[in-house]
Amino acid sequence: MADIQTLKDIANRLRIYSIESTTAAKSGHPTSCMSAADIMAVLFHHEMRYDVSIPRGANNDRFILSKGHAAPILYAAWHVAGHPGVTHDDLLQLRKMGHILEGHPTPRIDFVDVATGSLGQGLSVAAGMAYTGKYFDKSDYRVYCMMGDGESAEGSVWEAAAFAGHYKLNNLVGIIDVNRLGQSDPAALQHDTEAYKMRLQSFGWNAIVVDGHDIAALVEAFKQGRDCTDKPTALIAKTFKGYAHDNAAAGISDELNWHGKPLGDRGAEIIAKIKENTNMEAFIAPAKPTSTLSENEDAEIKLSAPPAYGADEKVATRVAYGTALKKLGQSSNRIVAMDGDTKNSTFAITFQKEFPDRFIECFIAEQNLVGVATGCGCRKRTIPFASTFAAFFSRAYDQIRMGAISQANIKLVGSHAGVSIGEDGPSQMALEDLAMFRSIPTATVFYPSDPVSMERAVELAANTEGIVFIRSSRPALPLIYTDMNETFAVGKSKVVKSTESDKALLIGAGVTLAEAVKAHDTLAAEGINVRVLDVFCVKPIDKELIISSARAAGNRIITVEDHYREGGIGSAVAEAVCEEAGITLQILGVSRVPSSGPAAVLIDEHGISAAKIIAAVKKSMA
Ligand SMILES: Cc1ncc(C[n+]2csc(CCOP(=O)(O)OP(=O)(O)O)c2C)c(N)n1
Repeated sequence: MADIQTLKDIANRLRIYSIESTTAAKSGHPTSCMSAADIMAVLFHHEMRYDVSIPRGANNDRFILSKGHAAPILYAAWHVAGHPGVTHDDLLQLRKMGHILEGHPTPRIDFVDVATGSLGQGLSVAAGMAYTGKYFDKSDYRVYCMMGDGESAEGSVWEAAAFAGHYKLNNLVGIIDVNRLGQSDPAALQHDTEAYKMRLQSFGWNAIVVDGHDIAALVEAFKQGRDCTDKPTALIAKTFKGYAHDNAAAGISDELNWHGKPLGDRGAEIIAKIKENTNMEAFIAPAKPTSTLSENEDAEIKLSAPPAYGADEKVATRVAYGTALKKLGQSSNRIVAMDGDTKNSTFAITFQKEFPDRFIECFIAEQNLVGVATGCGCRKRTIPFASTFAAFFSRAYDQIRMGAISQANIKLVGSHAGVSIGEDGPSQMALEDLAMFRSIPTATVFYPSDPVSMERAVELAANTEGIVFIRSSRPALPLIYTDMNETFAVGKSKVVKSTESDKALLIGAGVTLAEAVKAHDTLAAEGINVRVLDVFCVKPIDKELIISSARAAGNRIITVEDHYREGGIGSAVAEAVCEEAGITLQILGVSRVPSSGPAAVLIDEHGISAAKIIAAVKKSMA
């Protein structure tokens, strides 16, 4: 039986702490917290099962505050729950420089799994966690995600809703705090809770409209969610922004222009009024989890067998990706894969055929694909590899950007790089992806050039913490490395051709490395020696090897890439050598929007073919 009065008192404590902390910070979103206080009290002290002393324990229920600007109430909830690292004094340090209780939640705090604050992303992450709980861990932990009603205008929310409905994630509860108001305007649906209900039902959800300030009704609604065995549950909670019981926040509650503003002098008055009817010692110990999963530790995962290719074979790196992932999957059941309806192009299908139970089809919804991967990877439950055409990761760039703040451990594999995909034309060509991923602070970026180095890149990715991007290519490419035990490392490039009398250093990757090798052979026949470097790891870039190789090759560097000239390999090399005296750099790359055409013609037309490299070498020597 729920202790309704104590839960009411706890809700009031949460309201009070949210007002106090935002008042002390002189900024923040108290009214967004106040609407959610009753829901949070029921969640943290009646519904959820978790061990406060192990906030990210494998068996705990998970909670994602998708409306991250309501962070003060999340911090208050863990304070009331008894987290020793969140004292009342800590709450008053909200948003202060150096304190972990930042303006929006980040995993610097041990009870936060992912950063939120860019609205619309939490439900995908929660769905990834719920999928992991139901299908990979086969455990009974549940996942709760709190969203704002304004936030639910984001398309990514509905990508996630479709995913959760399709996969019948009955261990997932999405809560929409329908407080009617957004930041500068009311949300489009205002208090039309029936419209939310119909929308969610049509996405396959068990949708329940509930008075979000009625503790007993909330208790019952959560119970209905628990009892539902074949659908995710949505609580469409009708609330009022800035709400306090007994009309304590009159003039603020349900009024526009209070979003993101501390309550100032009104705060003390409202707190005093709430306190008149609140037991400030109210507490209910959170229920302990019942499942008994063990915690996963980091352990090195190796390919089950080394690469195996004949010296004359030509194999596309995207094909080698599938082969490598399958081998990693054979070594560890923590390896899982997901794709956005492109698995037969990215070759994630090779993994799926071997491990159908560890593959998630995310359909054509790339924001959700990345969010689901992020959720799957939380608490070290899995090591997710998510693939699609590299171009389409740009749709999920905000999720990737937030992934850095979230300390997400996800491996993103993008195929169909550059003009070398040919006839499909520019809409399918990734020409910005290296720039995009290079600017992510926690990202490692691999661009393998043959199947042997691709297999090793995939192996390295599984063992490299953070966001890893691997760029794969469509055309079949000749082997650069014929030793199947060739070693590769994060941050290390490889010199693949060299003499004592090199006149220039060519740097490429993927198809352009193959073109550089061709150029090398032609130039050698003409008596001009050039050094060729396989960049392999674009970030971190191998500054040392690039500089020493340039010094040994006439101080002339020519980079060549199947990517727009801005932000890719040339830029990375420029950043590496910019403080080195005497080195010249030419950047060959795509400089205008390409058209459809045969790959070889496009490669030449955009100035990145062997012939164009040869011309660039000769020009640089003239
Ligand atoms: C993607 C994104 N767009 C805009 C914002 C700026 N913003 C922060 S809160 C907010 C309003 C949110 O309204 P709602 O989801 O209803 O939450 P409430 O505060 O009303 O609970 C906006 C527009 C943001 N944080 N993220």
